[in-house]
Amino acid sequence: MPAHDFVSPDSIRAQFSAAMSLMYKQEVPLYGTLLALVSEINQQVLGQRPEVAEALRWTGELERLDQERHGAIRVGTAEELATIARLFAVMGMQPVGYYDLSSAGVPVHSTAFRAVHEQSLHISPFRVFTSLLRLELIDNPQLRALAQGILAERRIFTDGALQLIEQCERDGGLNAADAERFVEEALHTFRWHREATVSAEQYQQLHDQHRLIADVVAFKGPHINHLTPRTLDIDAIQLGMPGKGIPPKAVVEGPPTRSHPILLRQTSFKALQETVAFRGQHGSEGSHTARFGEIEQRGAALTPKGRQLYDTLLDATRAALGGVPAEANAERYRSLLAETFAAFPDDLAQMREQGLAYFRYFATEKGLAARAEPERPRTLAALIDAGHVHFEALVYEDFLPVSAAGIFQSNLGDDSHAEYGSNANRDAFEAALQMTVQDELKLYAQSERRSLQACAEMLGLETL
Ligand code: OOG
Ligand code: NI
Repeated sequence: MPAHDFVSPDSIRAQFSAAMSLMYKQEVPLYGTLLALVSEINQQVLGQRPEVAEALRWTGELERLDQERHGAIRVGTAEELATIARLFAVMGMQPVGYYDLSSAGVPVHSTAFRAVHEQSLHISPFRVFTSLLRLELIDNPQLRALAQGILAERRIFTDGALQLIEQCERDGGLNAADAERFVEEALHTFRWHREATVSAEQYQQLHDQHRLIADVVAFKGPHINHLTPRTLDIDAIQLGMPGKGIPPKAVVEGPPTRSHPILLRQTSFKALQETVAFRGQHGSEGSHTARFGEIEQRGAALTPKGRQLYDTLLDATRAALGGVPAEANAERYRSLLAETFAAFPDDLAQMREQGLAYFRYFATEKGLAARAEPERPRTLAALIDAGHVHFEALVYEDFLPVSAAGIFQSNLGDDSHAEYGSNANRDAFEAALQMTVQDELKLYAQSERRSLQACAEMLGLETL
């Protein structure tokens, strides 16, 4: 089949993301309520803060805002992880970053599958935070064997999905009809199944070890556990949630409120109680809390220097708090966070000059008009000063381990704090994945470089 019959992976991802949102709206009606709140607040911000709208117009994020969402799944075996990577590859999604959650008492390690090029991200920024259960961290050998046995039996991909993945790998793409079928088949892997793969008694054993283990092992597939829209004002969301009947978690994860947001701020609402049909003669029913809601606000991607400053300030805040942020100390945490982060400049020009964030650069009308002038500025700083080049922060496309741990924890409930020490094992994760994860910082640096190069070309300069 000629290559021009193939649908682009970006378009398959956009279709899949839309289908996923539709499915989740049906499965979790509160998600629909949340989407309505987010869209209401985004409209308000765009109306009331023209500078925010202007910045998003420069970067093209205005167009992707409404379809922006990330999901999360947890898989049980290396084989499941490797196959999910092949499934995501059909949609142009690659594993980026390694996240160790064991140090936060959650027996998983994770990556984020997403598009890596800014043009692809512009078409669909859909991402999936994907965690692999680490049974090796479970010290009870009988339980480990039980979990392994159950996981070995299940098949989380449909035959149709597997065939289309192979076909895509063999031919180099899918045509429109096959892409449509692929989206439908792939969706099955992420559905909620109310029939458990275990008896009520086994569920209880798994659950007693760690709620997360029950969530991964006791079901037929890695149900998507949340789908997160992007807001332009997470403080307004946090305040607005209770009025819509959605109780938020105690604190917003990530950096404090700023005029120029950095990285990622997230909040979530507690998981729903869902009925489960357990295996066994009497077909007993029970309940499980799996799926929850989350909302996020995205800001500038930070350089290694900026990230180090962020980590230092976050650690200092937590040390000053003297514990984990929760309901009881939420107000104090908020004020400590704001105080501590006063050390992080809240000004794009300063962030740029100090090398704290990555940026995108644009040739302005003025710059283009001055192309023929012999005396025009030629260095980046001079071009910016002269108004020939405009810059905006490059948006953060990834996740934050401390925030992710907070999100996991608020969902697993405060009763499930376990101790696994710090057990990062990127090599084992990559061995399971059967490929390496990409370095997100390199991706941001490349994207920034491409924007500088495009800018130089438009201005008729050799390089910038
Ligand atoms: C994933 C939690 C992490 C985020 O946005 O940081 C996450 C999970 O609960 O499976 O989604
Ligand atoms: Ni999330």
